[in-house]
Amino acid sequence: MKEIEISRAILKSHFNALMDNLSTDVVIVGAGPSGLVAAGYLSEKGIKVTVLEKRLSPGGGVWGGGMGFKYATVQKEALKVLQDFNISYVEDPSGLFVFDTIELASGLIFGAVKKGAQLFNLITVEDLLISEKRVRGVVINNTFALMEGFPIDPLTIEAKFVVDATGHEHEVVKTLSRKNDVKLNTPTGKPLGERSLFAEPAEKGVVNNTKEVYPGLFVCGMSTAAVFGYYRMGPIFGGMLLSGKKLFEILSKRLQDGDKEKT
Ligand code: 48F
Repeated sequence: MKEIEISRAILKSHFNALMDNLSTDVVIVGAGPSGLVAAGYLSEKGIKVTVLEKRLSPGGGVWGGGMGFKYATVQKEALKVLQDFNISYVEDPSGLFVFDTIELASGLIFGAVKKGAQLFNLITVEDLLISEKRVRGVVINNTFALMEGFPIDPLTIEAKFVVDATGHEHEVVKTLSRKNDVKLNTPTGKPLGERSLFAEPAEKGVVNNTKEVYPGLFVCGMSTAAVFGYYRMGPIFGGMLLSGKKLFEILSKRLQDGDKEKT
């Protein structure tokens, strides 16, 4: 066994995967629960999905459960998503369903990848490609380079649709709004900011607000609350899972309809 062959195999595979994803159907920014669910369902339909995660470990806010305790909850409406990703759960006397967050995080990552999504970690989306009043891709950089503040220019990926699944940070929408003279699909044309914890309306809000926020750019998961001024919900994850599923339904229809551009 020659050590250099190990290096060659890694470099060849990594750069082939990156090259293959420079032009894709959907870029999902952030590998939290909502993004991973959407990625899994979309890929299963044969849609080309590229998930970009800035951290070393995908899974977003799932791993920490509630305050670091490793269980969290869903309501019965979300059980089908757990079943589709082969995640176990038990019913609680409250009528909620409880799952192990380590199983959910690893199960969603494994499920999304096995269903065909290409997931890259350690890549940060730092900006967007915009032309003719539509988002057409993302500007990416190496997370470590950004952490160190090195002056390194980025690369780009083009996509038919981009999704901000970056959670509370809503980094993609924030950047779009800050750097460009654009009017978002919100009452003020700007991100409205997340509100305090109020579980029931928050869970409905995250699903209802899963939509296109600017031509070519969608939000799902917790970033919907930050963009549309909704409540947070704490460690109940049904809304996240159903938001990912709703995004899949919207995007698969848009792609099926031949990507009609709405401006
Ligand atoms: O926060 P996160 O888990 O997003 P989500 O799918 O789920 C929210 C819940 O986990 C929880 C909650 C439910 O009760 O409130 O917070 O909305 O995952 C977001 C992922 O996006 C990554 C980040 O590292 C995390 O893994 N991310 C954030 N900004 C970027 C990014 C960026 N600029 N580029 C790439 N990845």
